[in-house]
Amino acid sequence: PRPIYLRDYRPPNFLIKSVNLDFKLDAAATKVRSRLKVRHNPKSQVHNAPLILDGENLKLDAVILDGNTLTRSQYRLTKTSLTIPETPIKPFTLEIHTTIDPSQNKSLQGLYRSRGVFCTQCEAQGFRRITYFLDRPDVLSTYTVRLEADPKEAPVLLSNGNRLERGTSDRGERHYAVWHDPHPKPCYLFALVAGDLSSIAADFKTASGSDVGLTIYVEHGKEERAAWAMDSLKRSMRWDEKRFGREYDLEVFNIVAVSDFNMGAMENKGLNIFNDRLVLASPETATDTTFEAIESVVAHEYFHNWTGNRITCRDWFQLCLKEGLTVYRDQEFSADERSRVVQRISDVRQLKAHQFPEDSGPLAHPVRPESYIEINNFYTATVYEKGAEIVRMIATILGAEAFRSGMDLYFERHDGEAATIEQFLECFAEVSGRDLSQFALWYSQSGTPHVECRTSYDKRARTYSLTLKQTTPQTPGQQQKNPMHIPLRIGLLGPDGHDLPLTTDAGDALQDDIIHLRQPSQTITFTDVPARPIPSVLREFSAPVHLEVELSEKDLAFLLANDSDAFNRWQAANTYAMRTMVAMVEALSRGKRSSRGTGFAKALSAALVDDNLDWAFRAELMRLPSQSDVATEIGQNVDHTFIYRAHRQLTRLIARRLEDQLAAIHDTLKESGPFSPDAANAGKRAARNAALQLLASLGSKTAINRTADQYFNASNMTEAAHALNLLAASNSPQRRTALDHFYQRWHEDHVVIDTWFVAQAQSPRNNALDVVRALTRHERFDITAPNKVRALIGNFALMNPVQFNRPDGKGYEFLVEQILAIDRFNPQIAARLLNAMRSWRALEPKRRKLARNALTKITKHPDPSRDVHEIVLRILD
Ligand code: B3K
Ligand code: ZN
Repeated sequence: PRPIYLRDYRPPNFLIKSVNLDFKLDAAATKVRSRLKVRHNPKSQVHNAPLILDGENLKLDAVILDGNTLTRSQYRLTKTSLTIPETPIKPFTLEIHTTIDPSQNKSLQGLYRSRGVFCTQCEAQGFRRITYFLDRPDVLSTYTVRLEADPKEAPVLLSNGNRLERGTSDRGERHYAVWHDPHPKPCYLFALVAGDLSSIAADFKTASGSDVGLTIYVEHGKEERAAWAMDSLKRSMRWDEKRFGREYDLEVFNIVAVSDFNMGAMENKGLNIFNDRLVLASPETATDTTFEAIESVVAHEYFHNWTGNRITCRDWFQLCLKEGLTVYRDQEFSADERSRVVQRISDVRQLKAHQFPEDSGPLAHPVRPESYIEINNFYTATVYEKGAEIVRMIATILGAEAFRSGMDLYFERHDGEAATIEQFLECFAEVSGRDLSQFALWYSQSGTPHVECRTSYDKRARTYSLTLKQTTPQTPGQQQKNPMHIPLRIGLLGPDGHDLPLTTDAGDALQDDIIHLRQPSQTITFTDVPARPIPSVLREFSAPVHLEVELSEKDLAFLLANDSDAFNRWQAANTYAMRTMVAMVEALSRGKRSSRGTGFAKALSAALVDDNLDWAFRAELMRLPSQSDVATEIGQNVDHTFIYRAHRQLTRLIARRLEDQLAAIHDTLKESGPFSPDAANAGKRAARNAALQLLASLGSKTAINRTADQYFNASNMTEAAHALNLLAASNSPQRRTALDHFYQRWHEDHVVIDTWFVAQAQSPRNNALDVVRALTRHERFDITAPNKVRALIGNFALMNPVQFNRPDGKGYEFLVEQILAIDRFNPQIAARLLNAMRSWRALEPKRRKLARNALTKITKHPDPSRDVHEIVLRILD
């Protein structure tokens, strides 16, 4: 397979004004008739071009041009295309009949069946598995869709837009529905659903007074579990009106929950399809983390209606135009609905846990890539999360008001179009009068910039200066890097812990509290500084960079106690814990034991009694950097055994020192009253769980009993699942009892039982691999169901670093074996799993060699998918 390049973009030679689709749904042989109104594109640069349509896994039954059936000699067919060399000069009608087999489709792209429900996934290139089409995002058409099915098998028939009619045919043997979507859209936003589903409904009145019918479709018996998703949807719709002036634009908005889905959810126009794990929630079945995830994904998909659907992408290289922007919007929504700082902490944690390692390894790529072999491999943390950080930086640089004007202009100017990053940036440049050309590098230059900050204080002159240096490390395909425009929000803390006024003659380089770092090196001097301040740099994490500031442990404790920027209070704690752990790893690797840790424990203890801090924030302080975070921080010669031990050492030290305090937190925050998923209550549960996690590390009888007590007396899944994880990681007798108990209670619930797989996959016990391997043969496991694969195999590879990275390499072998098995039917999921190997070069030599051997096995495989082939190629390069 050959790479596709951004620089090769050409407008389409043909346009398709309208699409009429007719589906006769049948499990093994669905008939699809497509009628297209086609015309030559006046903007095309090619004259007399043949019409080349994309198609895969289709059985072609007929091609009819302006009413005439074409003979075999009038078109050409390959495995991936249908070419019609001669087409009329005037607009023409093309009818194409195909047959497809949804029951055999385990790739979960195109039309497939999930637990008996017909559903579709067309982004990025699934529509070509339904019919021959110009499967590219810059071809926008209006759709009219007729679905016909067996009414017993599929009483519910849905597609995009509004429903025009429905009825029965064949004397009641069949029934049908016709849907029409008046908004032109690319085919990746097409969707249909047909099945036996139950639903809940609600009404929404838009700001300008239109009524919208909202419906969420779920499995029978699960209706109550959809209430939170509905609540989240209404709040998202209101928020987008208030915050961005965006209203909904159809008579109905439908969400369908399906069990087998390659990702979280999909924003099809008016018909969002969701992984059921991100719709279904009740206090008994879902944790607060799931409640939060549902809220944010419902919002994300809804927000795509404007950022993605009304304005879509010109080509797939512009993916971040819709994804980065929509992630930014959903992050802002969650920040407004919950605690802004806690939201920021969790977004930054996520970024550092996934995007930073991606950006520093062999899979590093620009937020707007320049080439790809398989586009589905580019739905990455970089495109999504770093993409969102770029939008956030635009908002930081411009300020809230100008940012909103820029967004308004973008919506106004590009509504109904397939746009580019340049067009997006131009809107902000125009409204603000700023030159964003250097800033645009964030889209094209990969790698995480390093910013080094040195300070000096001149007591006599009462000046304080910050010298900032930026460098961006080399990444694949990019040896030379240019200096970026980095907005650094800063503050200076005086000895009393308050912010000092920022007076300087730095001119443009400092605006309010933001330093605009544009040069490789820049010095900013502050005047009238009465005493040596403590710098608080990168407040709110204003740019996605690695920051190095000289701060002593005392400084970190001071920032943790005093910084007016709550994010940096957390950051100080996190840096402090990270430093301590890295020192512990270093000591262990020299056969020693570090005596550090008490300083951090003391600072943490002091923060935990600060009642001005809400519990969700205090929970974040108690959550130490993960083992993977430490591995990323160390960056080379990584030995996961030492990291695991250092992590445990610090956890235990804190637990021992703070035992009474943590026990008191765990006792006093005990759930009372009915469950509420709101931020304040979730925060208490989070703090309680974080305290328990520290305590459980002691492994003492008291600690285990406390954990078991939480598990067996839990009144909600947030308490139960957390305690189950801790017990599953322990060597206590309660381990088996709890796991068996959970299984008995939930084995019939295909969503909830994943929690049981996760608990075992993440357990750091030495037999973890054997357990995981055995579970792949468990009757509740199904290798064709992505949620099961992620719960068991994905969690083992990503969330159990010490057992996955076993010194004997068996973890890598297992993963590769599973990847090759999955690749035969679901390339997307197989390629996704390979991500777990992206940091293999950072391993110590022995593991590195074993990892390479395992990866090489894939290259020897006779017929890997394009998806897996591309990732292995890049990973080993
Ligand atoms: N746009 C989809 C992701 C599609 C992934 C295709 N491999 C969901 C989202 O980002 O909202
Ligand atoms: Zn998205």
